[in-house]
Amino acid sequence: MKKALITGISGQDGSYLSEYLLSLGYEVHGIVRRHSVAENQNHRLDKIGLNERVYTHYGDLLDYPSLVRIVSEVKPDEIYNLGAMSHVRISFDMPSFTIQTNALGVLNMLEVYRTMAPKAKFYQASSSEMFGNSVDEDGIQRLTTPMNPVSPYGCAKVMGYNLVRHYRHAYGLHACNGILFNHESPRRGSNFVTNKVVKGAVAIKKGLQDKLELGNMDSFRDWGHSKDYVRAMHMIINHENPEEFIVATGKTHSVRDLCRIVFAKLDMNYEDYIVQNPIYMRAEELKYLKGDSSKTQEVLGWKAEYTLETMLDEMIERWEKEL
Ligand code: NAP
Ligand code: F7E
Repeated sequence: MKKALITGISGQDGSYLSEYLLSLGYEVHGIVRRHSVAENQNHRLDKIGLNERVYTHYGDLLDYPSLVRIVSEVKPDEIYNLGAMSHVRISFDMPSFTIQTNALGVLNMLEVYRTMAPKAKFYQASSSEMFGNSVDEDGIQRLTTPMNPVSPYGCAKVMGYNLVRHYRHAYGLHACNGILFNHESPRRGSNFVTNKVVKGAVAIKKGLQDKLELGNMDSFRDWGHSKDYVRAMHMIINHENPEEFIVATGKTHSVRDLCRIVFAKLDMNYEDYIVQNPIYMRAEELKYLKGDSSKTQEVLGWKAEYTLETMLDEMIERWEKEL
């Protein structure tokens, strides 16, 4: 039985990846941070019935001794480094913590991997935010597109990405990067724009709120489903050569389009309900994302099963049940 160790197991991707690896027969271990409200400790994992099916260990990417203890106890075959301060807007408010977790945290994990479990395989959760406002002439980001990050989050992810490549080349480790474009799901944090819009629209439909406050509605994102993207993570780490891969849908929509689609699904016109609030704007905005995942499709045989429409339907269903 293969053993996987996941940092960020309590997050959106960590939860789907755990379920996927369990379905493949893996023993799944994850690192969780201590929460001051004990009842909320493993709230997300409890809610989806995962808590009893995975082994959790207290630790933190910034607490090197905890990583040493966990890696030496678990002896993983595969390490998925998904732990991060993942909210781009909030990374402007907490730049130091973001850089520590998303860059130095990667270094900590890589050092523990190199010294304690060098035969394991290592996956790093890299991000399309690393491209910043670089886009090729045909309006696409690909593996050769220069990285010009425009947020503390993006800067930290570029460092993590480069460290993974450096450790691979310097020490001959099986360490790879998945450059994932935005991916969402009913489990997405409700302060990311897709789930915020879906939750807000359902609440308005049910008469629970009158308005929805958003920031910039003119940026474009390439939105896929987390469930499809965690399958790609497993394919990437298990490819015979550790390399870089992009995971994206190749389709892009503006935040305005997203609002129009979601509100129309609920027979409403978004223009009647959305108000802009500058607190949701960013000091520097990434304006446009549309990724080329042809290598991932051709070399690994990966293909997305969800469309934006089927994903949004699933998210609407979640909030219709919950609100
Ligand atoms: P998420 O839901 O925000 O989950 C982040 C996870 O990281 C949580 O489990 C969190 O734990 C953990 N974490 C935060 N700081 C940590 C620290 N110092 N030490 C250990 N764990 C820590 O994010 P996600 O959407 O699942 O994303 C997973 C990974 O993919 C992240 O690295 C993200 O940056 C990257 N990524 C995401 C996307 C996307 O669109 N979702 C795209 C590209 C890349 P708590 O629950 O305790 O906060
Ligand atoms: O913003 C705009 C906002 O926070 C998307 C993370 O998973 O994907 C994610 O980062 C767009 C931006 O995601 C609101 O300005 C408007 O243009 O959902 P988001 P993100 O910043 O693209 C990348 C690939 C990651 O790696 C990250 O970890 O929507 N927007 N109004 C808003 N965004 C939010 N959050 N809230 C608003 O009210």
